[in-house]
Amino acid sequence: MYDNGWIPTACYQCKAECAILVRVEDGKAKEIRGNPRGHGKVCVKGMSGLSLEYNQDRLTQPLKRVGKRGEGKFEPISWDEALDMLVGKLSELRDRGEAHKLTASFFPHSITDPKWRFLNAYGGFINTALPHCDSAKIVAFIKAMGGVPNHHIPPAFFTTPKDGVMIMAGRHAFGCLDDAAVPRDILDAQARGAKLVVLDPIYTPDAAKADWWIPIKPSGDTALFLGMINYIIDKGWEDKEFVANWIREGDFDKLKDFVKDKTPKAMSAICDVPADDIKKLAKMCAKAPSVGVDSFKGIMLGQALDFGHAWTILLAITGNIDNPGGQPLPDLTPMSPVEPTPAGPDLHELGWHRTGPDKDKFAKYSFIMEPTWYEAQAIKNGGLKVLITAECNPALTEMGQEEWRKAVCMPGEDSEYQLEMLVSYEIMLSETSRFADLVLPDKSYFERWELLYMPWWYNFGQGVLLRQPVVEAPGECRHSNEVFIEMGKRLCPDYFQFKDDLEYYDIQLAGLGLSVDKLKEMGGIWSPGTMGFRKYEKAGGFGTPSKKVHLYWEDLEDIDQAMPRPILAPEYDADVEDYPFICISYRTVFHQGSGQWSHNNPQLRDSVSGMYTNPLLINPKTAKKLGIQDGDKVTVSSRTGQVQVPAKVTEGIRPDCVGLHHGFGSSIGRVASTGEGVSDNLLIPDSGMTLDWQDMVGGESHVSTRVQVTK
Ligand SMILES: Nc1nc2c(c(=O)[nH]1)N[C@H]1C(S)=C(S)[C@@H](COP(=O)(O)OP(=O)(O)OC[C@H]3O[C@@H](n4cnc5c(=O)[nH]c(N)nc54)[C@H](O)[C@@H]3O)O[C@H]1N2
Ligand SMILES: Nc1nc2c(c(=O)[nH]1)N[C@H]1C(S)=C(S)[C@@H](COP(=O)(O)OP(=O)(O)OC[C@H]3O[C@@H](n4cnc5c(=O)[nH]c(N)nc54)[C@H](O)[C@@H]3O)O[C@H]1N2
Ligand code: SF4
Ligand SMILES: [Mo]
Repeated sequence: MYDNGWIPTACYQCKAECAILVRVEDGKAKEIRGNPRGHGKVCVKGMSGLSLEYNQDRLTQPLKRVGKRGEGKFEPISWDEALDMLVGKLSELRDRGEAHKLTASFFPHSITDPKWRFLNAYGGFINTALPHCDSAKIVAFIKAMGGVPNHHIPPAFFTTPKDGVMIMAGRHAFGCLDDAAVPRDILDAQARGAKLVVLDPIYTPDAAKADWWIPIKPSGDTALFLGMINYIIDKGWEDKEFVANWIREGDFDKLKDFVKDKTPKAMSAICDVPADDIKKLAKMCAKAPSVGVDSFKGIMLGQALDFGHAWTILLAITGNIDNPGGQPLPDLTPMSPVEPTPAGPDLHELGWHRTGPDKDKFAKYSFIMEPTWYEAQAIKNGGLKVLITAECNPALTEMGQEEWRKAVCMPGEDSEYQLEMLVSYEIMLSETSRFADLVLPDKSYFERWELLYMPWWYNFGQGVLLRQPVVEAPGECRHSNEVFIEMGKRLCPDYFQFKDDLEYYDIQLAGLGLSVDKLKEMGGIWSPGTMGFRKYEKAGGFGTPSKKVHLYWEDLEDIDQAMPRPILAPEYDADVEDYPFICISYRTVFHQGSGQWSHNNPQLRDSVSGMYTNPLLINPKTAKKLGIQDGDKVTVSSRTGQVQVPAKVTEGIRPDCVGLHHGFGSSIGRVASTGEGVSDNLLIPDSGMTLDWQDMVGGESHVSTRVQVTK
């Protein structure tokens, strides 16, 4: 029943979901390549997909908890029993008027992912990876440009012209891919004469490739950008045409006034980048044919919205919105809606800020999803009763992971646990599964149908990519979309009138005159093949009320954020004496998140060729002061926890920082449990401590934490 030959589908060894070709022979996947109709690349994780597919630890049947939560003791059960348990619990919850106390945490592969539809129809919440990554940036773009809420739309580096400037500000694109083609596209752009500038406290692989590495002080980016804006305006180098035509009247004057005292010299004192360097970078940006800024985790600190704001201002006044090499605007694929469309719960009414101390202020940063960090808080205050995790692993990825674990094990008043049901939908047992009442075995990305069309794709504008099964799933695996559709049919049938996932995708594809079969015949990819630059011109302006770019945010006047504040993150100034170093967590190209998919893959995790441990990066000056030598075991402690790791003494990090790879610490899985890595989230405080800061940005500060280091 499965075709032989090179079959087009989509990788899912990370959230970039690149277009790939899989060579299949007699029902077995044999080889993986980039699909030349996409960008034609796979990364090291993508290439190792076969070791995931045929991993001995794959789950093959539903499991029910028999011991206590956290013990990880299970017995196999049938799908009928598993679904009855789940549907029974959800009916009971809804009958109690508490449907909104269901949260499902998963990575949506499209904005109409069937799982998301189920939540909207049932009345529960989705929380996803998205608020983790860069929600402050999204909020900034919505406020400034009225853009469709989009996730990560990096500059399309394949369009960066000669002399264009590519700035990585808190972004490690050679290690964390939006698409396996990004590193090549950056190098190609450099070969055309574009310049790569990397702002990073760590000498990352990106910094190594850069024309200019600026080891900025963590969270100094806003100050740096304001210093550049000051200098550009002072010299009269702004893009006068864009400012006159596309920036809301009066805003540029307000900006001019605001940045008057944000001179390169004044900003240098905050961000620790020499004033002359700020001027040099400002000049480069003002004179370049394009400037693209890519930023992601590195900005997710307590003043992340300020940075998102400063960044949109810099791009706007230099005319770098939706131009080749600049900041692309999202472009949604015109799929057909599946009627009736469920409205979804009202986030503000029902608990969007159910735990925050600054509820009213927070409402201003309204975002489309519930932030993930509320899980532990919400369990404790009774706001979360059923949690379904799919394609995520909060027991390791939540900041304050121990808080999360404690909260899910907290005894309830009328039930065994305060969180009444925890479901882990996985391909292999994960650290989160250990705490679950039900573990459900998913089909892998080689075994399922899925329709992908997210606007954040690093692609050529609009597009749809088909993921199709190329091999048979083992045992009784069922894809989460099939199961959520089944739950929908039982719990909210009005919204689930279609037969199955394939019919659902067919209805949506009808908007493009396509069907799943037709898309399959076309090689699984639909795209008009163009980015469509400066779409605002044709659309009669931006999505803001004035149709122009808003530099000044009057709705945030009362909290002093109408203009970006040049301050360092509040985290930076807390507990300095006890915890003198900032510990930065960052990623590696060998692993995706904390997940079993890569950590439990012998091709990616071994002591010679891959990542086996996460040593603490430490500057030689700091090491000398602390009497630490390369390879010594050191203790890293924070207000929350303590870990022991080997030290790696290197010039590639600022003396006031130390660095730790994120994602380690799994104790489950034949391969994952080997090696020495520790989880950075043992050190990072739970939302409880920093909630007010995070409320303010709608983001999470888990990339930098104050720590002490001892031998
Ligand atoms: N291989 C791999 N690829 C991935 C992922 C993965 O886990 N593995 N995860 C995916 C996901 S979910 C995401 S969100 C993205 C994340 O992609 P990135 O954001 O690129 O990921 P990080 O490695 O955390 O990179 C953040 C960089 O910011 C730097 N940094 C920290 N603080 C500051 C600061 O204050 N200012 C500046 N200028 N820099 C700072 C860090 O040193 C680090 O190099 O990657 C995606 N791709
Ligand atoms: N300290 C610190 N913490 C962080 C970050 C950081 O930089 N530092 N980054 C944050 C960010 S940006 C993000 S996005 C989050 C990510 O956190 P999570 O969303 O929790 O993601 P992962 O750690 O990638 O875990 C993905 C899980 O999905 C499983 N999986 C893989 N394929 C499938 C599949 O086909 N089906 C199913 N059902 N499961 C599958 C994997 O085995 C893995 O356990 O972590 C956040 N946490
Ligand atoms: S970046 Fe690598 S792991 Fe991620 S989807 Fe692309 S090929 Fe797969
Ligand atoms: Mo993320």
